[in-house]
Parts: sequence; C-alpha cells; structure tokens
Amino acid sequence: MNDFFVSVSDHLPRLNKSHKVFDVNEELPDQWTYPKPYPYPYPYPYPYPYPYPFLVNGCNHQPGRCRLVPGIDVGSEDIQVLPNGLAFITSGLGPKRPGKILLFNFRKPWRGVRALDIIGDIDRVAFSPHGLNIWRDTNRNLIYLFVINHNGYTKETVEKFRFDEKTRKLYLLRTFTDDPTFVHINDLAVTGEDSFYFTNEYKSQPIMEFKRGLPLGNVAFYDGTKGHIILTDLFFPNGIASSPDGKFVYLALMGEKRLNVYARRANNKLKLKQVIPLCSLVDNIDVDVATGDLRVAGHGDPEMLMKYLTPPHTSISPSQVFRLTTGDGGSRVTDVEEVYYNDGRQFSGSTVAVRYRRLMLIGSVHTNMLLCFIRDA
Ligand SMILES: [Ca+2]
Repeated sequence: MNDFFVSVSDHLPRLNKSHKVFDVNEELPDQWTYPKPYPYPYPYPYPYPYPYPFLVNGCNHQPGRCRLVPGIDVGSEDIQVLPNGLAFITSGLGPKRPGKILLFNFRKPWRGVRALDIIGDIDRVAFSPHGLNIWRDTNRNLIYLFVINHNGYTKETVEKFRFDEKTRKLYLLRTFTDDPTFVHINDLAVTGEDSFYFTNEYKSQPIMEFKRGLPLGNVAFYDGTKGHIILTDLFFPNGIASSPDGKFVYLALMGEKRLNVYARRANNKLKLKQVIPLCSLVDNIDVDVATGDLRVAGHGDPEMLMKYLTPPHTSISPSQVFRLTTGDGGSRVTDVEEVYYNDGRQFSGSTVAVRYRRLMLIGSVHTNMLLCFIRDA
C-alpha cells in the first residue's frame, strides 16, 4: 500500500541535478539555430504590465536551452513521435480555425514544421484536430494515425489515417462517427487496428462543469463497431495512453490533478492500480516506448488557464512537464520529477511533452511549440 501514492509534492534533494536558471533569451548552440532569427522575447501579445512585479521567477526551470519552433501560432495540442524521429502534431484546435496535422523531424529540427497533405473525403475547413495516437503495424510496416476531430464543434469523430512515409501524405481510411459514447472527446489510446480507449472530458458546458466541480466525464472503449462506457463520474479526464505492451492504461485526470494507472482486463475493463497526485491540471501523456517512462504536461494555474483559453488567447498561463519513471513492466510509477516549469512568459498552456534523444518538444493548446535541449539526458 505504501507505494500506492507517489506524490510529486514529496521530494528529496537530487545529487548532480541542479535546476539551472537559463536566460530565456539565451541562444541555442549554433547547430540548433534556425535559418531565420526568431523574435524574442515573445511572438504574441502579452498583458502589460505583467501582473507580478518580478523579472526572474524562482519556480521557473528548464532541462537546457529552449526556444520556440517557427511556423506554429495556433497551438500544438498533441504530439507523438515515431522511433525514426518524425513527430506528428495536431494544430488549430478551436471552432473557427481550420486545423492541420504538422510534421516535425527531430533529426532536422532547424527545418521547423510542415503541414501534411490529407488525401480523402474530409471537411478541411471544419477540421478541428485534438488528441492523436499512432498505431504501428510492424509486420506490414504500416503507420496509422488516429485523430480526434471536433468538426468545427458540430460533431465528434475519430479519423483514421495511413501515413505514407515516402510521399509524406495522410490517407483517410475511416471515420468513426455517430456513436452515442462520443460526447466531447479529448484524447485516445489506440489498442488495435480499429479499437481504442478515449476520454470524454465533460458533458455539455465545460466552464460551468469545471467551476462547480461536476464529475461528468468518462472513459470509453471503442471495439471496432461501437463504444462502451468503462469508467464514469470523472472530473475532466484528459490524456489517456497505453503502456508499450498494452497491458496498462494511464489516465490524466485534469480536474483532480492526478494520474491513475489501470490494469487492462481481457474484457477491456480497467482495474485501478495506482494514483499519483501531481500539482498540476494534467493534460496529455506521452509514453516513451524505449523505457516505458511517461511525460505528462499540465497547467499550473486554473484561473490563468481559463484566461489563456479565452479567445484571442493572448493571456499567459503557467506550463509544467513531469517525467514519471515506471517499474515492473509499466504497472506502476516509481518516481516523479518535474522537468520543466515556466510561469507562462516563455511558454503558456502546455498540453504535451515528447522526448527524442536529447531534445524535448512541448506543445500548447492554442499558441506555439517549444523545443528544449536536455542537458542531463
Ligand atoms: Ca489533451
């Protein structure tokens, strides 16, 4: 029972791990600079004067030098990376923005991002991509991308694409739609060719439900034909992910500021194994397929998050990233470390963090995307 709770609030001094405060204007080493100089301090307007009278925030820390990736100004809500370093990004969440799926190559970060062409019958103007997950068929060497689509906030669907690595195009294969369990989907964890777990974040009125603390969210499983509600009465469930072997499921409960670990049963029901409190409104979860470790991004302040989420998205909001070390085949979390915190002046609205070798990308709900060099990887 002792290890049921691992709290990030409990921490001990770590030898050889100092959180050096970097000047956010400091440049990355030459090999990481971009062809075009990127504007600093910040590429979007901020409320001035800043509400707190400080220049250096003692809470801020980062794993190494960081800078914003050019070419993104309408968000990077979810990111997932292939073993070859190609990362997919959903950008343009919101009812009035045509969304896109972007590609970033961790091996050539100076190239920034490019939008992927989508081939197939899809309304590109109403496309509102949110959570995404990759499913790899290693036998046939095929890569599938499953993407939540709000369709201009008129209808919830899940789009299944095949990614052609040669042409760098996405081919729409199937649209999962018209299922009563599709309410307001935030994220999904693919478990097979046509099956996935997904989170319904809220029921109908997000601001009212959040302010009143109403647990009207749920987790469901789509079996290829229809959805089944698996977990109910959840307060803003957000990110969901599977362990590399698919035996465990991780769920970020944003409203409850915690991450739950579940064992997946043969009938796809989930059995709670562990609860990890995190001092954050936790968002998406990325599973490092090599180590099984998790990276969880979150929002540090609900009030500031609400302001940031309100168009035109010019207010700032604190960003956080945690690394959760897993043990026993991903069945439990053994350690938690906060690897990034920023009061919002460098980076706001963090939703996801993905590591590839010594680099980490951090995505945001509505604004930009940050690339950090990991000094102590
Ligand atoms: Ca999310």
